[in-house]
Amino acid sequence: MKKVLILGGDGFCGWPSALHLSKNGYDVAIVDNLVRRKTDIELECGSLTPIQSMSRRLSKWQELTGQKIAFHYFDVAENYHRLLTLIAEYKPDSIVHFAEQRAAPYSMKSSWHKRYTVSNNLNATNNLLAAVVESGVNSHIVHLGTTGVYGYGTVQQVIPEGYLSVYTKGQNGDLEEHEILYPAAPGSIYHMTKTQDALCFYYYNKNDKIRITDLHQGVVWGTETEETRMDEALINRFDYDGDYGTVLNRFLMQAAIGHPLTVYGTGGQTRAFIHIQNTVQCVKLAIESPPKHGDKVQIFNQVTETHKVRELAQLVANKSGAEIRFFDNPRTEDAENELIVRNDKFLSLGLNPIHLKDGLLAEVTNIAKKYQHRCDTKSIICTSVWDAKKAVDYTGKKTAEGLQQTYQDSPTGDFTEMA
Ligand code: NAD
Ligand code: USQ
Repeated sequence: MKKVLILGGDGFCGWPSALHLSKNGYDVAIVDNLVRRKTDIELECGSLTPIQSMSRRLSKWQELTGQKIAFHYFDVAENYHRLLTLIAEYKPDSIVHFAEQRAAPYSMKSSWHKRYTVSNNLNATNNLLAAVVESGVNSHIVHLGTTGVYGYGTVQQVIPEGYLSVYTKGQNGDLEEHEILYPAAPGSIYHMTKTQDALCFYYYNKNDKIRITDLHQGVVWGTETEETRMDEALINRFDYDGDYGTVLNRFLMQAAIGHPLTVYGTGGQTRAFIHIQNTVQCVKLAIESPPKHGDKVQIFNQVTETHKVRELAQLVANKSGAEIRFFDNPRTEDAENELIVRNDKFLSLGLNPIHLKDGLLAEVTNIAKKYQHRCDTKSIICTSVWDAKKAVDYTGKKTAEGLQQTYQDSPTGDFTEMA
């Protein structure tokens, strides 16, 4: 039985991926420090869906399928020796790395959040790579990266899968072709950590011949997969708040509870999207298509379609009658951009793309309706802004002081409000 270690296996993408792999004959073990659940306490807003404790999740899974998933509770960014020992003893064929702080707005909340995001994400990635080298175990690392590493300016070309051919003039005037990592253009501290992960991968792959696949994933929408639907105790998390909620799930949830749809700026931002069911399928496909020893880092674009934000809002409004409301954009990003992303590699591996469909949109809306009593409407408006000027301008209603929280340098992240 092939073994897979899932770092961050309690999260939105990690939990359904763990179940999907377990269902498909893999021996699965999860590592998670449950920091995402602790962040719920910090932000005073939890998952809209009633996610169960890890032990309840795992015992229900075993009861339904007979499959046992091991759980290791520790911090990948801090507890290097726990990680090293686990890899050396478990000897996973693949390690899927989801264990990072993944919300762009959360990473911009304060200097504490910036520093936490950088420290957590870069140390988690470097610890993993160093532990694989030190253990001598030949694990294939599959990392969840982001389409955001490419930046969201409009370029006159289709975004390739990770690498770009460039030409320089040699001393004799001849053109020389080079393949480089596509230039990094992060739009938030969170996205910046993903561009830096890419350099870690480049280095450890070049120096230590570690086999790595980096998945440049778009915005994930939906909540349920075939496996999480099997029982309510297996339900996946659903983030709807201004920091962790992603745009389409937020719109569907807002429509379900009669809240205006929160379009930032003109809504002309084009982003890439993928349904969570396709996410778990892509993770399995990536595990099953490892690069060969000595191959460079393999990069797949994990996206199935692109949309402008205002088109998504219109689509949701047409179905639900919801009001569309335009907000000053709390982020620093192009008001309008075009985006065409290649995804040939996953298509050639057999991915059957799920496109925005009535049924799936309705499913998310139904989940949102079912659990709307758990929604705290105060958490819907985003209060994280990209710079101090936006803090002043944002919505024109709040002062910089009112929007900012200053985190103290304590490991618990205690904060005091600057009232
Ligand atoms: P999530 O926050 O729901 O899950 C991340 C999990 O990792 C959480 O359970 C958290 O507790 C754990 N974790 C974080 N730091 C850890 C550490 N140092 N040690 C141990 N566990 C740790 O996020 P998600 O939506 O599941 O995203 C997973 C990955 O996929 C992220 O790396 C993210 O960048 C990437 N991704 C997500 C999306 C999306 O739309 N959700 C899109 C593209 C890429
Ligand atoms: N947006 C709105 N209204 C909202 C929320 C978002 O207009 O209520 C806009 C944002 O301004 C942005 C776009 O929608 O232009 C996408 O925002 P998002 O919060 O859905 O996604 P993003 O911040 O990009 O981050 C999410 C995940 C992250 C992942 C990324 C993939 O949280 O982990 O890396 O999607 S990508 O967008 O391809 O970079």
